Amino acid sequence: MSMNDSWFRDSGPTFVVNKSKSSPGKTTNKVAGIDWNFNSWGGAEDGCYTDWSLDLLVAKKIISVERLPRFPQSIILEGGSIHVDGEGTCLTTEECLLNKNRNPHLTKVQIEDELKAYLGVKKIIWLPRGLYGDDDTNGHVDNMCCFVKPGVVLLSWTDDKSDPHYERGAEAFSVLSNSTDANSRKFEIIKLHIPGPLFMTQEEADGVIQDGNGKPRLASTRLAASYVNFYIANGAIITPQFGDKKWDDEAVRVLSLAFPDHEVVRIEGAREIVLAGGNIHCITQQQPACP
Ligand code: KQY
Repeated sequence: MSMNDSWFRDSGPTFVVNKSKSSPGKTTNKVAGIDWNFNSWGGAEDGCYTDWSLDLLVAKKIISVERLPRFPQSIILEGGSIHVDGEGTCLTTEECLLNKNRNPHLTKVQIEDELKAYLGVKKIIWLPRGLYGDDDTNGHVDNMCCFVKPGVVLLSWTDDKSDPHYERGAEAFSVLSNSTDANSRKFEIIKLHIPGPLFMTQEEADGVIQDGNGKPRLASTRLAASYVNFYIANGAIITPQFGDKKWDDEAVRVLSLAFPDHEVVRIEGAREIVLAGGNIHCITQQQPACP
């Protein structure tokens, strides 16, 4: 399948499940795919590249290959900008979903209504901002915060007050501490420390083919590196590793405690992926099983 870029989380479908009782004591899963609108994370002026015509076809193609019902959506939304707990709560960031480069004609309440209608959620928790340096996506939540299970979240954190991410982590912590989820639970917040600041080298910037269609990749840019950008597979947590031994190991420790029934698998060399602005979660998409 042709596409403009590899970030399937964002250009691919978001699968949703309707669990209905088919007969006494038996539940049937009906799976469908939401086909969101997409504008390369901000449109021709502010986005990552100027031609996203192939990306726009990705979700439709996958949904049709899978022979699933397709729910087309006109709002601009990438899968990496939302996380749900499966019990009615959605996590997102104001920095991204309320950004004028996505849906300037919609109010916060109108966006909430679309999320409720399409994702089947009842409550949206708005974190003000995403990870420091996540400029490609305007602060996707999938680099900032995610669910371990309903009521328990992992938050991208730093203890270093001189790091510009500190303020972002602290404000998200405060919002989460003062919120309850769709089922009135208080959140347990697990801090997942980010790696020490990583910057694009000149060699790395020179290694990117820069043809004028994409946002320039500049040496010395802070990389949007976060261990929250992992993928939950059946039985495994696939987690990025950035070559920072202290924080790589700490992330594996925290994730192993958070997901005791999963094996935590390290993807060494995730630095190579983050050079393009995302990580493991951004290039993957889970699909629920159909009966
Ligand atoms: O965060 C994601 N879900 C995707 C990252 C995309 C970066 C585009 N350059």
